[in-house]
Amino acid sequence: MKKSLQQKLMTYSLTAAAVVVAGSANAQVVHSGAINEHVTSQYAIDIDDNGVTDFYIGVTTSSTFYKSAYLMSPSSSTSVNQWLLSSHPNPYVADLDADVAVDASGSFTSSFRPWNIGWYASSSSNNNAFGGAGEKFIGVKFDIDGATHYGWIRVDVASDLTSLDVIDWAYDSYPGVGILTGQTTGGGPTLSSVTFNVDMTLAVDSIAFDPATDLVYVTGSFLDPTWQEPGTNAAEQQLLDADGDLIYTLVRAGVAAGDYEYKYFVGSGWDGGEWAGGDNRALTVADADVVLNDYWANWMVAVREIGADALIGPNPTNGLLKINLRGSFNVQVIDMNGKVVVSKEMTNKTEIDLSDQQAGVYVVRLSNNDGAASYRIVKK
Ligand SMILES: [Ca+2]
Ligand SMILES: [Ca+2]
Repeated sequence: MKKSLQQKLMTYSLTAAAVVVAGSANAQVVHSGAINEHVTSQYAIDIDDNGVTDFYIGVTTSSTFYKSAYLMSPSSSTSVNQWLLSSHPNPYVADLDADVAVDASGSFTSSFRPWNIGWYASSSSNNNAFGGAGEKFIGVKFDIDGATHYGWIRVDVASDLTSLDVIDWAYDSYPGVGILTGQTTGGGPTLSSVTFNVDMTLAVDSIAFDPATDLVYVTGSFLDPTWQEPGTNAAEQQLLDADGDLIYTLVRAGVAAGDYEYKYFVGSGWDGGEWAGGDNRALTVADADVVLNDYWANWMVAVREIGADALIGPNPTNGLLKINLRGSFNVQVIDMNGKVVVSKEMTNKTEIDLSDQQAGVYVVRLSNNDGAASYRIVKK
């Protein structure tokens, strides 16, 4: 079943809004400052200082089997308070050096029961990496308001496991962003670049766009301040077409994760927008660079089913429907009763006059030897 134009439009919208990253663009690494707590039993660690204990760390010699230094989640229901594990032998909490990445790629596990950072009572699984090793880091992840945060805790465990010192800790207050062990500043959201590409090919006809004289701008909520008037900040708004293919490009660097809106304009001021009103384009930035391949105004792109990209529009149309498509195709326009009102062969581009047809929904069917694809358009 071929996707309708409406579905294509919906797919675009869903893609653009699919990923939502919570948090503030100003968030960053938060350091505990010097703690230097000498622990001979158990100590509660509240990494984000919100009054809720995130981990317990301690030593115990009360059991011959369980003579150990340990790290523990505060409750069995807290499944997100986890720590990086080493692989041997059980495994144990890894004794990390400085500058090790603590992030989503780490091998974390959690347990309500104490997880050893060192014990020596059992000869068959003797592991005491922390004991007597000096200052080492534990990589942790924990929960703030339902979102995962990464951090580290620096400890110095006595070689005989009768005491340990908690030196300090830190975490990134931006959810999902990793941290390096020992990192106490910086951090925060990953910044990405957004490449705006807008194809002005059909604007030459539809709005008499003149590449020799007309300037193309984009503005939106991705700017700071947001929605600067087109043309007032050319360095951050103007798209250029260096290679003359009518695809205008602007690369915007340093965009924080989040949801944004934007719109293209021809010429300075608010009058040259793709369409009137505040029905803006949507853009979502997560943790990767974004390349937008847009077409001016309400021209629709499609036809991957038949091995090419087409421009069909405008949609809705007042009568003159234009199709730009590389290659040779048969194009049919079919009304809601299934009647073929237009059938013609086209190569590269064509115009179809629907001004004598009744208002309503029509199907534009493009076909060649590779297959066929249908798109729904509205005649006003
Ligand atoms: Ca806490
Ligand atoms: Ca270009």
